[in-house]
Amino acid sequence: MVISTIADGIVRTIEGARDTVNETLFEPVIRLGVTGLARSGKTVFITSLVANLLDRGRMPQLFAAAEGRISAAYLKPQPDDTVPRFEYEAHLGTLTAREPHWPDSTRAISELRVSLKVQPNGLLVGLQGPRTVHLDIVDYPGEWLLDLALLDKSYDEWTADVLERIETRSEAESYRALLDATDATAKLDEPEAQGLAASFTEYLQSARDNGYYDCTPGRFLLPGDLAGSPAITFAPIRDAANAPRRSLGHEMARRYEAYKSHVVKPFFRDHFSRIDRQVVLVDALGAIHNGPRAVEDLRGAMTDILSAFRPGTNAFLSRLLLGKRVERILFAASKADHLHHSQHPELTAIMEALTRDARDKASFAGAQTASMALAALRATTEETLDHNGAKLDCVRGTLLDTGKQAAFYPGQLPKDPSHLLGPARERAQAWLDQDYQIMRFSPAPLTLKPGYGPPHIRLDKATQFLVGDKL
Ligand SMILES: Nc1nc2c(ncn2[C@@H]2O[C@H](COP(=O)(O)OP(=O)(O)O)[C@@H](O)[C@H]2O)c(=O)[nH]1
Ligand SMILES: [Mg+2]
Repeated sequence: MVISTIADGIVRTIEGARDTVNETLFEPVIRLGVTGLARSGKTVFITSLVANLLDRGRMPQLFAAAEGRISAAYLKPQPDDTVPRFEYEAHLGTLTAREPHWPDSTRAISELRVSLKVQPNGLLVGLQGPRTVHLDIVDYPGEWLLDLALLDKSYDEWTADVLERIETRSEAESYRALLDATDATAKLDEPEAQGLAASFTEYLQSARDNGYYDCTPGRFLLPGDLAGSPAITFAPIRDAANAPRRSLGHEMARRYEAYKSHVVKPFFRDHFSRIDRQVVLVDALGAIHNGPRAVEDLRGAMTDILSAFRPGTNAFLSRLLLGKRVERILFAASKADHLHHSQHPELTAIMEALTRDARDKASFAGAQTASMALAALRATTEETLDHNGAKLDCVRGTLLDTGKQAAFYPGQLPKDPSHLLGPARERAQAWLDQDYQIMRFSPAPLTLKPGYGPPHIRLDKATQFLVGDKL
């Protein structure tokens, strides 16, 4: 334990030193983390951000761009040879095709480097020529951050938590039945272990499909090249603590520890600990549409995800970071083009309320935070319709299911977010006075003028908050 912790620290220090000498002085590097739960909009966000950095006509709120100080932007080979490259060209291709569609969902970490040639401003004008600033964008699943909580739990504690949580969930019915027939002290039988892991994974899958967010261990749903390996072939079973060597329970507990040291810790050490700026995307509208339970669940998941950004909360992470911290965190409600702009303030307020718990517990160790409603790729136009004598602020777009154009009114979000979060906390079955509809729209066909990236809502403002001070 102690040895591995020290080793973690050393790796970071050496790496930090290398960054400092080679790059920071001459060519600053900003590592921007982009995370969020599955389908929160990470891929679309990065694709549109990069396209709008390369062609900056729609970035007036990014001051360096508006002031004409960015003389060039281009893609450069990324610094990390073993991390998959973010498939920018392929994703942009699908979004801007003659018949555009949304990119396939990606399931693991990826990275892309955009380099900007920037003319300094203020005091440095005239003293310095243009500098090159490298922006390394790192896309990783928010589910991986949820795994941080496992580091503080023994196998038996984790098992107790999970079994309590799934006790009443219908999605876990067959897993519970399987458990009843399982004896932790029986001799390890690999097919039995595999059967338990498979059944537990099935539970996680359907729980996630039904709108639960607390679906850890994260790699059970996104195994990548770990599929089939012992580190993810375990499941929570009772009474394993005192199970004898070579028993099922003993081996399950051992694999749980292997998952923590070979999967969870390396992610935090190799990737998370190097992030300077972070955007956390949240599909708040999707959760609201799914009802109070989904909103309450999302709130819980946000609190857990954000605990990774409050280093004091986890001893492993505190030692790893050695005082380094993420300097700015943006909480962004994505897909805001589903809502007429007259309701964006309400959506932003809900976003703030969803993350308030985490903020109240501690400020993020001095990090600057902000909340925003944005759309990385605007798929709708706005329209105000007369409806029984009243004015309705609608959005119009092409429906994904039918391909038909439609104007659409999603419902009125409350001015006071507690009118949503209150019933959610009380686990109400449905919203009382409103139904919130969400249509899925296709991306709109684009004809981009030279110098212009894809249309968005507040992507420029988000970028200014995240990296504007470094440009
Ligand atoms: N209308 C709209 N839909 C979006 C936007 N961003 C994402 N989406 C939708 O959300 C889905 C998931 O987005 P994606 O970027 O793949 O999420 P990821 O799993 O976090 O990478 C997409 O397929 C779109 O349907 C947006 O800016 N506007
Ligand atoms: Mg993705």
